[in-house]
Amino acid sequence: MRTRTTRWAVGAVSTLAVTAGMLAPVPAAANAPTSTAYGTATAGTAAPADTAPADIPAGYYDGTDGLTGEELKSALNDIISESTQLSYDEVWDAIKAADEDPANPDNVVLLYSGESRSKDANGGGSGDWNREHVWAKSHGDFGTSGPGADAHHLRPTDVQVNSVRGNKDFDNGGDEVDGAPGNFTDDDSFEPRDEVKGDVARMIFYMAVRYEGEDGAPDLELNDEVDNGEQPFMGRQSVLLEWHNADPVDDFERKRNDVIYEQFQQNRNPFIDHPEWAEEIFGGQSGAGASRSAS
Ligand SMILES: [Ca+2]
Ligand SMILES: [Ca+2]
Ligand SMILES: [Ca+2]
Repeated sequence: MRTRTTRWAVGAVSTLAVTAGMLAPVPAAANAPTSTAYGTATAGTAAPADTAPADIPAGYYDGTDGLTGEELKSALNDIISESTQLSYDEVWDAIKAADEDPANPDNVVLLYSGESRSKDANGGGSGDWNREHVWAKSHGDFGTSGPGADAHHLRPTDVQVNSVRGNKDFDNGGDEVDGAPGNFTDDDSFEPRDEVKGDVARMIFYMAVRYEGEDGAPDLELNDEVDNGEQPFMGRQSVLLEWHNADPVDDFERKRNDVIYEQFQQNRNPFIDHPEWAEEIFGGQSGAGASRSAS
């Protein structure tokens, strides 16, 4: 079990401390990105930035040793359900801290376009960014509280790009999205750019484990379908697993997970800390959710 001995070990973290902790030990290469495509600039090419372990508190995952499948899922649900519930308004602050552009503390990095945009441009108008529910809130119809205010899957996106994604499931294919190069969509699915494919998958995995039908929230689950509509399902499971493997966890995700844990919700996304658990939990049961949705 890893402990707080990493370069993210900054205790009571302020946004500035996170930024300083991130930039200080990293060679110039990782500080260099000035293009708007943050994901391309640092996630893929800056080797030093991909090697920092996350700031997992000692003992956080105690009790999971040797577990797999449903047992592991259940143990993780108990662990990550110990969390602080944010209001939907507080989510703005969580995103501004968690999605901060490492190259510009005045900005956030938009999930789908990769663009760096002013934190102050949050809102609902053209040119603004807003709070994208990566697990579309109509899939389970949970609105903007509970799962709908869980910062682990709420990301800044351009208002118009967010509306193109709508409540579509995730799958490969379609036409390139205006204003978000490298993202594709058709009538029933959305494919994010390569740099965040794994990020999207790990957010969806988190939601399926975190929400198991307790405390008035729906039981969210994966299936291998698209067009899930208002069912509490998100697809496609097989494609999300591929994306998870093709786009491994990077420093931006680790920092994001640490910020949400330390400053906002006091719970973590296990699939960022332990990517191997995705296969343990979701690898052997493609179609479990699918058969449920088809019944
Ligand atoms: Ca499709
Ligand atoms: Ca990524
Ligand atoms: Ca679930």
